[in-house]
Amino acid sequence: KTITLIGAPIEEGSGRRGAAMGPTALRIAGIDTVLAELGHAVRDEGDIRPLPVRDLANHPGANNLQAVAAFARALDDAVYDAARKGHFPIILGGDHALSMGSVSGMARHAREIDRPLFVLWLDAHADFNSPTTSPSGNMHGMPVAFFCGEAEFAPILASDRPLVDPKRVYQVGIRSVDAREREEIAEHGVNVYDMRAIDEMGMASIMRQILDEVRAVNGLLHVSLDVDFMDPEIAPGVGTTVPGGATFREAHLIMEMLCDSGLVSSLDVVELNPFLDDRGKSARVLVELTASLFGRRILDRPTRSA
Ligand code: DIR
Ligand code: MN
Ligand code: MN
Ligand code: MN
Repeated sequence: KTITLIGAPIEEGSGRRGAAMGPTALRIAGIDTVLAELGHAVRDEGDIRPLPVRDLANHPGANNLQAVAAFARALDDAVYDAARKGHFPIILGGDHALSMGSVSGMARHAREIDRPLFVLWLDAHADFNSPTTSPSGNMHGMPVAFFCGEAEFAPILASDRPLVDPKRVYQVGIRSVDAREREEIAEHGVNVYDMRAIDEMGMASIMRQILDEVRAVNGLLHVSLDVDFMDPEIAPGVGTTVPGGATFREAHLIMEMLCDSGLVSSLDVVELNPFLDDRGKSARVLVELTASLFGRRILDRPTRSA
């Protein structure tokens, strides 16, 4: 399998500086060499260049809308092109607003090959705000609402963009949800496994449920990994840490089970802020998790998922 690395140094969605250094930190932590050592062909396309946006006005409820749209449009094309060639795109973020582009690109590809697209959203946050509901105006808190089709976002990408059915979105690790987001995710039927669900059910049974549903309809699965999914003790390099996150083993188990499933089509690694990190610790954890997704395991003993 050929893996295409696509850097997306966007930080304008996050309300602070630093995430633009994420792609560089992931490369310095060795994401390319780790994947190559696992036997994969790796192509690093470098960092995408934002496409100029002249048709959009900035919006009072969506900070840096033009800059975010410029990245989203460029990434939509880059991810779509990679997937169409049969490559596995890994997007090196950059803040989570980039998923507006990466998921849109994968949705275009999925529509073309006539397979349903599923999204596994690993995050402390639901990221289901919109310009009118967001308490912060930061667009990294909006990508799920965007690709689930909230009308306010229509002008950002072409209006005939394929959307993701909210019932095919699985949020795991959620523990910080705004009041309006709670209503929206319930209304739209997003599947939420919050931290309590992980505590009660265990990660393995949650992942089995999700993978069974993707497999049953021959879906493609896009994985979006926000650094703050993990507990800040193991991954402090992010602007929005929330205590009580996933452990090192819970995160690896997900990646190992995803690897065994063979269902994953694409991956975002987002919100790494190297300026806030502890000597590269979070960047290294992300590289290790990516390695687990691509076949590294503790013993040569596949985790049974059926
Ligand atoms: C909060 C924080 N829900 C907001 N969001 C995110 O500003 O919309 N932090 N995504 O990472
Ligand atoms: Mn997020
Ligand atoms: Mn988050
Ligand atoms: Mn809605």
